[in-house]
Amino acid sequence: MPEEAIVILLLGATKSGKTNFARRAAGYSYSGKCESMSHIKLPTLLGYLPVCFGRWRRAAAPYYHRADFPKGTTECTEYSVKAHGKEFRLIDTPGLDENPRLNRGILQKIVVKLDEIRPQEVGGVIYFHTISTRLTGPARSNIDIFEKVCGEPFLRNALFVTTMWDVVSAPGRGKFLGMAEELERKQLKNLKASGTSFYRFSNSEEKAKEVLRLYIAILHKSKARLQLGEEVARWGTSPSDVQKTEAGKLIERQLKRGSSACIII
Ligand SMILES: Nc1nc2c(ncn2[C@@H]2O[C@H](COP(=O)(O)OP(=O)(O)O)[C@@H](O)[C@H]2O)c(=O)[nH]1
Ligand SMILES: [Mg+2]
Repeated sequence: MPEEAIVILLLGATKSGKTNFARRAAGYSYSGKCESMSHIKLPTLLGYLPVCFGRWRRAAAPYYHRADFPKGTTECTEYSVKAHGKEFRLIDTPGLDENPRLNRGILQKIVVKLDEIRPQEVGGVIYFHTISTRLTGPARSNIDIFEKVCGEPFLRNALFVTTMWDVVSAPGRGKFLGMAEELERKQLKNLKASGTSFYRFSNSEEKAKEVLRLYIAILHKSKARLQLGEEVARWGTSPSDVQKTEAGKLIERQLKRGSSACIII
């Protein structure tokens, strides 16, 4: 029997780099050139024949993801990647927002996706964070949601990836290195204590694949299950089921806090 693919859920705020990472791992290029053909499949009489369209790419766009960068992720989207002798299914998700009301809808979409992939389970979660973003209220709230999606035992299967290291220039690098240190040692020390690994991503296919290699090692360490996945299997996917999940309950609390703050103002 073929080995099951490793499913990895990509979470994080909007513009933190989830889609970019998935597309790097899958070998997409932003120059319009096709760096890897494995993900491009055109139906033919001979089955699925991988082809690189070159200048006819645009005309054939309905058959594959276009190389131009997408405008924003509104639905959970899967990327299939082969690396280190394993198959990975990366599930890109719509970005978590400053507005808990929108996060309610995003959580719903993630839950439906988790139900759709069953009986396969999520093996790992990667949380993305732009290194220049300070951990203020909304950024912190989104990390709290990520922790509830995982559940404490599964945090050992999680990876916290900071992005944009390729554009951090030499003069400013010290400041960002300091911010990364502070994240790992102070602000997110609870995550670290729970076993979450940290990684600084410098935006290349090679580095994206390095992250996947890290995952193979992480998965050998822990057999924990994703908390949200367990909750979906137990209860279902209706909006009231989602509100019962730990992540759903947190979003409702964040909503209440938000609306009471408005009353005070
Ligand atoms: N240079 C650089 N650009 C990045 C990186 N991560 C994301 N971006 C860019 O930032 C923008 C938002 O990234 P995207 O992956 O769409 O964020 P998402 O909303 O989390 O999916 C896009 O224009 C990406 O090309 C990175 O590590 N380095
Ligand atoms: Mg996206």
